[in-house]
Amino acid sequence: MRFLVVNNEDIKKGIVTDKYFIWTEKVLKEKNVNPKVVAEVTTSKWGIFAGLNDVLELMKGLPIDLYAIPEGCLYYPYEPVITIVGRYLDFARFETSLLGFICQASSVATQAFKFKLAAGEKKIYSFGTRRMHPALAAMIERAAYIGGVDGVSNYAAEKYLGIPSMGTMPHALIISFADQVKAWKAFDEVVDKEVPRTMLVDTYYDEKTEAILAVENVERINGVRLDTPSSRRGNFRKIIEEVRWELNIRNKENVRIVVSGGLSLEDVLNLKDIVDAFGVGTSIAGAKPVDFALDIVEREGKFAAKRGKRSGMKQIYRDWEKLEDEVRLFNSKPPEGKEPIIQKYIENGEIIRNSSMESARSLALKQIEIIKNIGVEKFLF
Ligand code: PCP
Repeated sequence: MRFLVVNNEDIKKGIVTDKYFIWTEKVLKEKNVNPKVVAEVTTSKWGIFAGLNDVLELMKGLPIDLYAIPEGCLYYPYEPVITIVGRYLDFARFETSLLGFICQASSVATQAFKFKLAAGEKKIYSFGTRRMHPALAAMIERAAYIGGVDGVSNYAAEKYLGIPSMGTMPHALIISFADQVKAWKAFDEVVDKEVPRTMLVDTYYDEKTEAILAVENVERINGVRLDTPSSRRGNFRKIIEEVRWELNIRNKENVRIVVSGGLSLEDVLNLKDIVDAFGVGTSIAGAKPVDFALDIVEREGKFAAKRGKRSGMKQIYRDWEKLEDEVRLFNSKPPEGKEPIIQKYIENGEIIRNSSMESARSLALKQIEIIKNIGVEKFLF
């Protein structure tokens, strides 16, 4: 049995490429043209870089050098996130997969980062792998985790990423018992003690009624989840406020309110004062891919670039307190007080630096703290 997923070997061989690279290879080979080039990857918007782990696997073994900013690093418009130095024919056909690896992972990481910024001290969970092809689940959860989410729901994250997965309960569990109280109690009885008891409270009755039922019937309750469908929401804020009130007057101030279902960045901004945690699906996992492009910027040691792109191999120098960058030619003098952020990852086909998910996440979280000091607004939209 095989799902319709291209396999690792075909990606590695460069079969997963756009046809025009196959023709380009043929033409260049036949005419003996194979210049030494510097090519860089840029886009016109800011974001959080992710997907380098797969790029390193893809480019490993090719006779090229590869430079990049670290995963988890904030990039600004037109800054190179990856630079390749080598003969064009040695890497031409890999452009398609290389871009695919970073366009999608970086978009998920960037959305996760924005949601974390919007949520302030409140939690954001990645609930959205069900919206995307299952073959992408580990990539999505890794990118969301790098971007800063507090938990990921896909169980495969444990096997593929070595991080715990988390979650609450589906409506199907409640309906299987045909009784929410029976379902909550069964969950409490059966599921490992370390798992937070977050009861889904919108299956049959009003959220307030079910939340009261939940705290009155489940002693070890940690939270309630409102996954209220949009057709039933009316004023979601008022519903949540009412639930909070009813919990508080029953001395359940510690019972957290988790909300989920079609949440946007605006929802998080509007509800974060009354909600403890947000389960976000499509808005993170289904983020619109970043439009990274790979362009030649030097040919045989000379500046060369197409219209709209700046020629020359570049370095990015960053002031880490203000998160302000300056881009200069690669070997020019560094500006005072700024550190270079582009590093070499592959030297003549050999990986000389790895990209770890944990350090990428730490870097993203460090930048979130800096942005909280310098002003969140311009990073939200
Ligand atoms: C799912 C889950 C989350 C949703 C998806 C997140 O809902 O309960 O709240 O994804 P979204 O942000 O794209 O909406 P359902 O599919 O309603 O699943 P269930 O009824 O089993 O909770």
